Amino acid sequence: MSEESVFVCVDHVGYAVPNLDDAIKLHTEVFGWRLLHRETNEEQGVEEAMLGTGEQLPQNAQVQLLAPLRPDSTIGKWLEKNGGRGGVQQVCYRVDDIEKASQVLRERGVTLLYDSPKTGTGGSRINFAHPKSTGGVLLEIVEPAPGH
Ligand code: V0V
Repeated sequence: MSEESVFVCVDHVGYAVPNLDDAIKLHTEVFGWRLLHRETNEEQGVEEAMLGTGEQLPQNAQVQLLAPLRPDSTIGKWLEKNGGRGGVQQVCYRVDDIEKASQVLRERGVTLLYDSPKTGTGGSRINFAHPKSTGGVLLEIVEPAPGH
């Protein structure tokens, strides 16, 4: 894998939000985004929504809204640290092959949080790079589910 080809594109930007319905309303009614998908991910402790633009071509980045299922979840703790206010919690880069991309990133000194990928939105496979190894940004990598 060449240095240029670890990531395919920016897949989505993730916002931590205190209330999912309010955040969806803001993004659809004020910003004009379109709700594409909504699901609960128990393992990650989130209720989440994915939003896109009109046509939403595969290469167009999405917006992900992440509300906590529990106060002691990752998003719950993030919100608490930020005075209960929402904000950008993560940026997610898409990869074709998450095992290969993880190996390359580890070889280059990036700290991935999970030994093997976990399940993300829409049946995707995900992992995260710790902000301490990425210049301060929580970086998610995602391999979309086949057909997505
Ligand atoms: C913490 N830090 C961050 C950060 N969270 N920096 C940038 N962006 C963030 N989101 C910094 C924080 O300022 C501290 O820096 C240091 O990391 C430790 O912070 P902490 O508050 O003690 O936080 P931890 O260590 O408890 O948790 C941080 C990690 C956690 C990254 C380990 O957020 C995590 O496990 N994230 C991965 C899972 C996740 O985010 N799930 C929700 C989305 P100083 O003060 O030490 O300098 S689920 C999702 O995206 C899905 C399902 C999907 O996309 O499909």
